[in-house]
Amino acid sequence: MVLLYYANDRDPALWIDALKAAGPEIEIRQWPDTGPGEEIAYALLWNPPQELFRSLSGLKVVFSLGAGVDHLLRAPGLPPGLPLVRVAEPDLTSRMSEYVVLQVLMHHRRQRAYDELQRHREWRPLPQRAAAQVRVGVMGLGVLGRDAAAKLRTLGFQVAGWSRTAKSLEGIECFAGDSGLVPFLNCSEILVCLLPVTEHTRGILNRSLFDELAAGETGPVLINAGRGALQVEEDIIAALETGTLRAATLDTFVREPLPPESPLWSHPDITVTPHIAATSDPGAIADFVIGQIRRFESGGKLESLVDRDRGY
Ligand code: NDP
Ligand code: OXD
Repeated sequence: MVLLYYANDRDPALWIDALKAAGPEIEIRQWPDTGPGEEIAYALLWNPPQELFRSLSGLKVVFSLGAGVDHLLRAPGLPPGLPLVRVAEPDLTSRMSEYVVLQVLMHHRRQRAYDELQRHREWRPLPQRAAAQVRVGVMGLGVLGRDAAAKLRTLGFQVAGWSRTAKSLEGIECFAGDSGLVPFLNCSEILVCLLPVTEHTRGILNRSLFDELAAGETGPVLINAGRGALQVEEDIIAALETGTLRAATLDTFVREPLPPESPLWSHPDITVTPHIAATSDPGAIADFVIGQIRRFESGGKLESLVDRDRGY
């Protein structure tokens, strides 16, 4: 049984070692050293090159190395009908929730303003609302959005969520579909985006959406850790200039790595992080993937299958 590994942006040695440790019975090969292509039954991939699928005639399952699968769905040559599995496991979920909670609290507790005051050696307490007075909206109530929403709720925030299909989640006001979007935005002061990018969500974080956000006392905040293609970056900058947005935290960008000349880097109201909201841990992901392969080989069902028509 052979698993092919490829990722364009990380140290392969760590991943190959983790995969070997998790599945000693599985032979791990690394693109482009595939050996005879028909021997490869499984592939674990991130941003695969165009020619990768050409010689892999024996593929049974493709695994995304992350939770998002836009990098695979746009890959030329991805065989139609082949099962596609994405990562959904507790380590990645906890890491994302840590990031969301950190960023929400940073904006809520005005940490950027205190950093600035410290730079000027200025001792000046700022007005501070209680979490219970602040409305946070989470776009995407999937594996990641649900966990982040629940943790924000535990901290006392008023939390709303928006998804494609209707949900009922304890303590979270749930909205769904196109008709639920504006009512959801109208009760979101801090907007956290954990959507996948699909043909329906591309560019959704734009000027007209920002106009619908609740102003609260201090103006709306955007936190996007979903995908860069969800956001219209010029609209974010324009909304910050006009005060339609007070601040933004962006972990994902239209172009990654974010080019040095991008104005997002130096904007005083934007916090930039380099797509690390939920860094994938090789050990945790290897355990997830090898577990799936074992289950599949013994006749069980794959988990976290992607619905290719839906796009996530
Ligand atoms: P899931 O597939 O579990 O959840 C996706 C959620 O988005 C679902 O609630 C779904 O609705 C909702 N959704 C999809 N399309 C629409 C739409 N058109 N309108 C409204 N809601 C919609 O994904 P995860 O939670 O696991 O991950 C979400 C995304 O986070 C990933 O696709 C990836 O892009 C990003 N990500 C970013 C990382 C980072 O480090 N920055 C790390 C990991 C993931 P429904 O429930 O009705 O299906
Ligand atoms: C992603 C991930 O999908 O890192 O961005 O899991």
